[in-house]
Amino acid sequence: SPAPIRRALISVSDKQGVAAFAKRLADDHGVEILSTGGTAAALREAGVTVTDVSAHTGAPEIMDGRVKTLHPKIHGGILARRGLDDAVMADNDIAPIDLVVVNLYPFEQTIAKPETDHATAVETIDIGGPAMLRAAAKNHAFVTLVVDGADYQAVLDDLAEHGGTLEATRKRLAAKGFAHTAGYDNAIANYLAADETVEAVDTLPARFAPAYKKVSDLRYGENPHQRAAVYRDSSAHGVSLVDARICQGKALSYNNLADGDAALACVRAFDQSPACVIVKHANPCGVAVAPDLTTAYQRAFATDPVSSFGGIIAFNQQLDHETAQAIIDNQFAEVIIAPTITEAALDVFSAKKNLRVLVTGSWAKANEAGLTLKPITGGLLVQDEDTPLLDRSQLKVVSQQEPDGTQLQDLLFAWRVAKYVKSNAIVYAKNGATVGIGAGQMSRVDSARIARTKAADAGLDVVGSVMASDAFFPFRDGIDTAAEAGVAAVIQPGGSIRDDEVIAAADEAGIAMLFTGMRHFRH
Ligand code: 93A
Repeated sequence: SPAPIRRALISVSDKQGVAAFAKRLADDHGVEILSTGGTAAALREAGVTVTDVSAHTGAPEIMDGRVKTLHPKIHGGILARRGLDDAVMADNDIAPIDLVVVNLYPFEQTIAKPETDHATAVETIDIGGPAMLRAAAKNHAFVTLVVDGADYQAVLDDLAEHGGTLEATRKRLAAKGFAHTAGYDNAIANYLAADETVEAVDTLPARFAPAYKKVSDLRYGENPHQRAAVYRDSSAHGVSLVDARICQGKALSYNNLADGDAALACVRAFDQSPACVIVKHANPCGVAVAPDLTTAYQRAFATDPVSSFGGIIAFNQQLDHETAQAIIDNQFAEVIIAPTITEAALDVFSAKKNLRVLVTGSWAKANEAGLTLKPITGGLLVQDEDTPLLDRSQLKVVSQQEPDGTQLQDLLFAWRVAKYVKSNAIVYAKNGATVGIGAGQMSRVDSARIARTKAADAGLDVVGSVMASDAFFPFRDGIDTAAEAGVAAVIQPGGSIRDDEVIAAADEAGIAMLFTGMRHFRH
């Protein structure tokens, strides 16, 4: 039955969103708020009525905050078994704490700063936070724990709908809590161990150890003679294959993870309609959006049935059994990826024991933009991730011909896909599905020819389709190739010194052409 929340203890280092959350708890649900120094100050500033933990316990925060919540009135209040321990609580003047909202001293962010010395790192090891977190998670039969601001809303929703939190919510949040402290302690252990001089027999040089934690060894790398392992980036949050749940199937290989990552990134670019992306060798070989997932899959597959064999298939919505059935009736696949999956779909897949099925959890929230790292001999290239989306106001029609509404939709679709295709990337698309993809060629016109040939091989009609190019056309030949194939509209960044010639080629063929002003090389 729902667990009521009368009293909450809020102690957070990352204070984003916490004031609004606390306000709703207090104003809408009459929750009494206890809080530690910095958090209490932030909440008061936002107009929330707060009781200081020190006032509640009668013990001051001491030792520069090393001891602030480590007190029987706090831990008793969290750990008490409601009913069973009521008399003990009364004897010791302990009031129940039903909700613990905590996030920890930012250890990993602190050690990531080059100026952080050992003493500062050690001071950033949170003791009281994990203690409360573990206590709340252990007592999830009665107590709710929140370690991630992304879960504030779920707690408010439960309170609004049920007057308390549901057992399923508490259990999920408890598991998340223990996973969180496990990662936290691991980071500390790695940090302290990194000072040791013995180099562990490991595939990752010890100097990377503070930033990356090994998840598992892989059977081999890109090829069987290469050793390999997968590591988790300690500072990364959000949806990833590294943290995905493996529902069934053979162990993941190095190439599964690399290609799966490409599939996940591409399918996540589509958030409106059901979408499917099929990847082979890190390139999409078919992408489609449709009113339902099964159709999206079938149309993605139709782009290139030959390449799709043994591919990685990713979806942007809960995978249902009709789609699962459509896949196994149709093709051999290596990996299936989806945010969530129905029991019935899992049942369908269980007939294919080797097929790996990965569930990442919902990805309503975009991942934090990060950096991409690419080793080169003797060094490392670092850059911002290519996250910016097309700004519609930057779109410019440069041809005489205007695209019609359907073409415009297809142009935007093809443009999204092109970003995830290795350069030089050319994508032909029609009615929300790719019809031909040319990837990874050293000349753009070759990619354009390949896309056209692949469409013909698949028996797809290019006439009336649109074409996207990840970078500008240096010469008019790419447009001429498209015109011969019957392409009706083109989207590309523009910016070549021969843009005039390229636009003229489009005008001669009656092709509509849009400039995006943004390039999406992917090497
Ligand atoms: O130094 S601690 O390990 N000792 C404690 O007793 C304690 N209680 C909560 N750190 C402790 N915390 C941490 O303080 C929380 O985990 C949270 O990250 C932070 C919030 O402090 P403030 O409210 O003063 O900003």
